[in-house]
Amino acid sequence: MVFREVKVRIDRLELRLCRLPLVSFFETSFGRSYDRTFLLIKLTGEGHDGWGEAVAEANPYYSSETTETAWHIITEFLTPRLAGRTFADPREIFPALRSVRGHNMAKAAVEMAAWDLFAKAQGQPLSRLLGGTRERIASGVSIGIQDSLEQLAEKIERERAAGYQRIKIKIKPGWDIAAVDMVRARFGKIPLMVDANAAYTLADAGHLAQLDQYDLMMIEQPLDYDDVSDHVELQRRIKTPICLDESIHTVRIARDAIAMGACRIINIKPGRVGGHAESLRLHDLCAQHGIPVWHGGMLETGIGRAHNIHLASLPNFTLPGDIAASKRYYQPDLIEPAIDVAADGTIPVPTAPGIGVNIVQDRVDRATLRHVSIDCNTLTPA
Ligand code: OSB
Ligand code: MG
Repeated sequence: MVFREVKVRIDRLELRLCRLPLVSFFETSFGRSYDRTFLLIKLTGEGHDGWGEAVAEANPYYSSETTETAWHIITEFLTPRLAGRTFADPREIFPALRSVRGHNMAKAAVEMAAWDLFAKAQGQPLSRLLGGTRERIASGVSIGIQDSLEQLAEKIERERAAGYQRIKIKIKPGWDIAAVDMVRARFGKIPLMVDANAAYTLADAGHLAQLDQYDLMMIEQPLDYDDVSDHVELQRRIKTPICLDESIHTVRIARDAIAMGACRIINIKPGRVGGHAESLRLHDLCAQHGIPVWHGGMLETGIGRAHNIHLASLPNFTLPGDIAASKRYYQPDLIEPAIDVAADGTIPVPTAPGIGVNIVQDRVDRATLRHVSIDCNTLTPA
């Protein structure tokens, strides 16, 4: 909970549509990207700025949200619900947006910016407000689909040398068993998992059962993006633990998925569930049920990445997350110094107030395609 009595009234919301080139292309079962389009939010109030990043992508392939839907929802529907109100705790933000259905990535961007603002107003690192208990988090990497197995082997070699604690490879029909087989043959019993991004159906259960021989930590989101019940059936037919990503967009669905046996592990992405407060509820629910969690990634810039590091400092984040060094994604990143991983595959949790990173305004400006600044004090509250 909040330590010092701090109330926050938001005076201004600035929203930016941004794009940055990716250091290397990233390919999942739904396609290849060479750049990343995202939104940045800055909330100003009580003499402080709070920053957030909307993890929606330019296209609706990972989720139904896009940067343009998030822009629309934030400017037309979320900002009026914050205007003129005083908040005593950042946990009040998500409920204040309740009348807007879905659009968790849009909500999360605003909500997380508010957490940064609250933490700065209290002079505390965000991890402390969230209840984090670790000084360093365990870092893993997510390696996209490559043009050849040889190229995949080279990437794994490089990431292993950088110290990452586990390797995740993206799979899809036609790039799955042979890729895993190659990794085990070349790299032995390294901590390894796969992410299908919803590329299979229950009819592939027999095929996916071939993965059982490779002792994978888990298979992430094998079936459809909103499915729970087919995952229950698949988990009965395969030994590899299922981890859900896309399907878990509310705490309630997580509760049902756990009760039904659809997964043994859950990946938490605050963007997917509506922000930090919902992530904390999800984290606690999983802890109560003995479900380990790890922090997912959405190719965030240093701003979203810093938020993720603070959240991943909570106790039930017991598996390495998809939170890697800035230089794998953006060069330069929007923050200085960039986020880096130590030789032991860990990242320190920033200790300065809020998200605790320095945002380089000039780089933010250069990445910006469109900008709007909304004065919350002249806006008609919703
Ligand atoms: O499914 O976890 C995913 C990136 C974009 C969209 C979905 C996913 C991912 C990743 C990358 O796996 C994780 C990262 O390194 O940020
Ligand atoms: Mg995933």
